[in-house]
Amino acid sequence: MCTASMVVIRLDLLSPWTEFSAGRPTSVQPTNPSKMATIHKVFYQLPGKALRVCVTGAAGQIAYSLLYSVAKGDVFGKDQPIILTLLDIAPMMGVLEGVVMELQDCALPILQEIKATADEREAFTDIDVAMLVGAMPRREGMERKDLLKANAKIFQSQGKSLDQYAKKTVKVVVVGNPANTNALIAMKCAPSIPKENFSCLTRLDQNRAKSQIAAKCSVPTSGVKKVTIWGNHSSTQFPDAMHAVVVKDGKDTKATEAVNDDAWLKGDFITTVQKRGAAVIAARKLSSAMSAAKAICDHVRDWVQGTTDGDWVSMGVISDGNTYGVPEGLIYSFPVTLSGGKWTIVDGLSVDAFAREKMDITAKELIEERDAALEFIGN
Ligand code: NAX
Repeated sequence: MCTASMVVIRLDLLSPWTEFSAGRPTSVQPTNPSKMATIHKVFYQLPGKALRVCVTGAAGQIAYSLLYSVAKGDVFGKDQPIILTLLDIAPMMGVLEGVVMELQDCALPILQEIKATADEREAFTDIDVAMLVGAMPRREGMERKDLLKANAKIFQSQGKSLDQYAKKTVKVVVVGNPANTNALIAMKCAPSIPKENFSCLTRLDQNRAKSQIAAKCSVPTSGVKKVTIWGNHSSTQFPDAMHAVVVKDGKDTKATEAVNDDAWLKGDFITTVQKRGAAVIAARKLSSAMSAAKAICDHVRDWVQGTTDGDWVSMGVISDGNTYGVPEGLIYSFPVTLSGGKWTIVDGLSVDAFAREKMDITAKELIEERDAALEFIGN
């Protein structure tokens, strides 16, 4: 059990890499678990086998929305008991203790147990699902390569720990940026876990794209299907509505016809989605959190429960080099359908010259990121 004294942030434990942002210490280094205690709360033993779900960056702002949704049954079902393991860096254990208290105070009937820790082994042992949200954020004046390097090290460490301690069936979604490349590093460092079990989040981009089209056509978002995000979760991503469908007056209509504004679909629509994250930061002075948490829930729920017939979703998955001319070995966002816990890339969609160019630009960026990150981890 935790005592109030454990809440104190030990300044002497902060690593030289530690920086402060909006009052939050953030480290690029794997934490030093031996110095921090694990907060462990067992509420009650529920009937049925509990799923062990790990969320990293658990003291951060995305996790603050995400944990509630997961623990109340939005992802795995209202009757599925959940054990949450929460990982953050040692200086955040005090904040994390507050998050644990709040989860407890939500009185959620399916939340069986919580373990909050700065130790990857404790966090990853026997887990079924890993939501890797924590990462080193980009700071003003920070070089892109420094960010890549810092995160390559984090995801190298977490990949190795997943390899060692998680179930071999674990499903991993990487959210922390650069999400695609971080997922690739974790995957490479976990050779005993199937490559197909690693993914990165581009569902937020898809949800943003869907909402833009819904608003343009004055339909609910449930009336927009088959929107695709290709490539990197970055400003080079290609939001593509050319194969999308809009349900209007009860009928499936091509989005190109329903929107009836080609210039918008090839212009403002794409740039609005590409720059939406920056627009939220400019307005909120904080990055997307509520919508990111919702997208993570959508991503994992569909992976576990399957996609709806007649629709697909976007997710960053490993390219085998045989689909859409995307180089082998990149974690690239594709349109996928999900069934029985497995994803399948939707193949055979037509790709015109406009789309080809955009798909290649984002692939090129991913190759550069991959090569730099692999060099940093000496691979
Ligand atoms: P916050 O800064 O609020 O929280 C991040 C948390 O991660 C902090 O508590 C920090 O201590 C923790 N952390 C840092 N290093 C860690 C490590 N080695 N192990 C465990 N925890 C560690 O950021 P938040 O707004 O929650 O965003 C988290 C990440 O999501 C960022 O990298 C952000 O760029 C990324 N995003 C990705 C999105 C996507 O669609 N793929 C969209 C939303 C978001 O921007």
